Amino acid sequence: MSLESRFIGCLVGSAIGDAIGEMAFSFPEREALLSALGDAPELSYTDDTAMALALGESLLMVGDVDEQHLGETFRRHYRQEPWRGYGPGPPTIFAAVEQEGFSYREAAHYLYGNGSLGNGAAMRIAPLGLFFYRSADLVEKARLSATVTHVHPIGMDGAAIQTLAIARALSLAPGQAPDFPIFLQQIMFPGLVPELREKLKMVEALLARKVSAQEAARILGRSVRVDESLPFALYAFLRYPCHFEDCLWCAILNGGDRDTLGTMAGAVCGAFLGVEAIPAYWRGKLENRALLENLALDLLARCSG
Ligand code: 8NA
Ligand code: MG
Ligand code: MG
Ligand code: MG
Repeated sequence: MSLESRFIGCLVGSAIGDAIGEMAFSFPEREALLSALGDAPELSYTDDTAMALALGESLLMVGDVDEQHLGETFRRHYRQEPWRGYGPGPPTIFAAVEQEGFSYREAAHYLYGNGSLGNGAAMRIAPLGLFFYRSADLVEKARLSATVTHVHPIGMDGAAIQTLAIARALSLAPGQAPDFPIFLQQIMFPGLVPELREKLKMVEALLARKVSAQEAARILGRSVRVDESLPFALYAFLRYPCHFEDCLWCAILNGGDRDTLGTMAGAVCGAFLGVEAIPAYWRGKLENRALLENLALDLLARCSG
């Protein structure tokens, strides 16, 4: 399978996971969701993908993570499309930058007392995982990109784990289910916060014990906190690595922050399987598909490391 297919699969898989995950709030049962998907004229994405597009745009313009440029790009996209379903944090930061003259990082520190540990920095990270997939500085780049909105160590490390998961998925042998203990070991890094390290160990134990997905979701969490959502998204991928739809159903049909669980699982699964593994009738309905595909190809053409 080509790297082109995997880069496109990552961004398209992520956006489709976002859009279908968002629909699952209204249609939480699989049959009703399938029926609604058949009727829907378009699959519309939310803030997860809007912020990913902004991150990709900034990386291509600067060639690196530049806090100020990235913050400005996020803020401009938000002002153009404030209705995408943003969490409360980013708009609060944008207002503080505009009204108080803070830097993005400064404004991000004031959120929730000690910075956000929401899943917002991880949900948008796919373009960075692609752009730096061969870089030795992957963790550092991901954490730096997070600081514009998420300075809590858990929020930053969640973004770094998802970046490593995408980079690792790109390099797995195609068509062969990854060895999950090895995969999980490879997405941990020195200094990783204990909250996320423990959760990744729990993912391994739950996969080994073959508990139900519902039970795994309950134990791992599925909230807007990154340590209570990213582990279950990775569980969904590792449980159904070779089947995009089953991976997505697992991620979004067990409650919680469905759009973002779909985004994070879809990015990793799409990077592993390539775009052809994503149902064509979903791809055909995806909002701004050409924009996402072109971004993926531009990131591949310019990726560093
Ligand atoms: P965020 O930074 O505002 O964080 C999201 C939420 O996490 C906050 O509203 C807080 O409740 C909680 N939180 C974050 N940091 C802390 C902390 N240090 N202490 C206590 N609570 C904290 O936004 P974000 O960009 O991280 O958010 C991403 C999520 O919001 C995604 O799911 C995205 O789709 C969006 N969103 C979610 C929902 C939902 O699931 N109900 C609805 C609309 C939008
Ligand atoms: Mg969203
Ligand atoms: Mg957000
Ligand atoms: Mg969400």
